Amino acid sequence: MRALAVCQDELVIRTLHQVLSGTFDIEFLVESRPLARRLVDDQIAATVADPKKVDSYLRADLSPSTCVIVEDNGKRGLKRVVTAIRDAGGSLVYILHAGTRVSSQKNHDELNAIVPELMHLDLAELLKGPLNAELDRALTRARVQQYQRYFADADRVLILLHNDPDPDALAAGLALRNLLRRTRTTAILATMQGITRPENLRMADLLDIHVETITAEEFASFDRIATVDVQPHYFHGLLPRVDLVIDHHPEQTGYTAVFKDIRADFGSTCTILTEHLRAVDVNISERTATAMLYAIKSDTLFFARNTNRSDLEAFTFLYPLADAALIRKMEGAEITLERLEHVTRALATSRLKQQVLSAFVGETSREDFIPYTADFLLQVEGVKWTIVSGIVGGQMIISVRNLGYSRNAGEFVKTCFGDIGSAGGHRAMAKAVVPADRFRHKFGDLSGIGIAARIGELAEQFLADVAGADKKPAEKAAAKS
Ligand SMILES: [Mn+2]
Repeated sequence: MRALAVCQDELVIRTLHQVLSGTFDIEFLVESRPLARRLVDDQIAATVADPKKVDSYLRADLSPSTCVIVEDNGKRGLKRVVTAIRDAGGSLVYILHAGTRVSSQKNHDELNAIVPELMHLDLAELLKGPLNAELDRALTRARVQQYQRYFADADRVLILLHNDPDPDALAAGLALRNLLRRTRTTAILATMQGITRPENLRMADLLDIHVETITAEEFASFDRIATVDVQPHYFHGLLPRVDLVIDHHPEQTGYTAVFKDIRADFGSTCTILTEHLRAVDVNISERTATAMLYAIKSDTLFFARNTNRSDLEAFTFLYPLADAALIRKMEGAEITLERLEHVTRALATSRLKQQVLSAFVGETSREDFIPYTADFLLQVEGVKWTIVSGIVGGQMIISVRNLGYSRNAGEFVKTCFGDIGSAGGHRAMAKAVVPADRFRHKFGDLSGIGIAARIGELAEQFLADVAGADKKPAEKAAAKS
């Protein structure tokens, strides 16, 4: 492919040559003879000609398939240059705005009147993305190096995960251990309640992730403590001290940590940690990359909820480093006959109205069947909210999931069940645990279908109420905070 660049600025010329010479057969048209000589001396193809004359382009053998880049450095005469290019048969014309003056829409229109397909490139815009990303990385690097130094001289480090750790917690633990350049004996991954969900057990098994179950008494035996995918308030004051917190849940108050990086707009803790790893150029093993990729995929439901650009970038970065076949193997474990049976039971009671699906699975042996069913049913076309309830050991468990730009699931469970049990969560995932007798006391002794219907109505009311409140600016502001 041929490209002809009409440029007078040596920096722009040398930059374009470096960037494009691999892909294009690029040649420069310059006005200054000494400049042309310098370029030719450095093996850059350049000819001296008047860019306002048709003849210059005819001699350069311009064809309709030649890319012509014209530098706009703010000087006059651009219209005549573009006209000459058109008259010589050029049509793939790019204007590269490199001057300090911002080019006006009027200038754009005038040039497009001469060559309709003409495109505009802004040098500042082209630089902006990569440059901002690089400077942003420098800030992250400074932050990571600080906590790395702070942890460097510790004998025993505790990386604490939430109860029943999920893929994001497990992978974040591995990633942080990697960042601290430690092994499983000098940085222990631990939780107060071990893994129960089968696919998480399978992940820990396939990736050989060892998580210890520890008690509050043991906290004091560590020199440094970090929490990942969870914040210290979760442990109800049991932690004596916290040195580092990395999390993507909404920021909580009531604790102090020496270092923290909390980004509630990120889809997973592993996205934050990918940025940390990239910032300090730490080698990422295939095992860690696989765990992190799986974590991002599962925490964002493969980018269906709470996702931002950084999640996609982290995914793109980790993908070539990870073992995709192993991820398929971990995911393949998700559907079991037992789980399908719970989905079937849910369908038998389900109520679907206004894109809200409510269902009751009845008595069940394991709590994880309930959120699994809620996640599963969220895949159904036309469903934006799922609320699945069931009874485990006398407790009514209510799992809520939603997609996209919905109202807050955490608010919903707090509003409807906060008075009779524990309820909480965030925008897209929430859970309530209510003693079954208290549920009956508040809502009546209902059948399975009755329970699903009653909870479905509550959700519909909640969604209608919040939609109404949104119209009043004062309440909207209050809801945001
Ligand atoms: Mn997470």
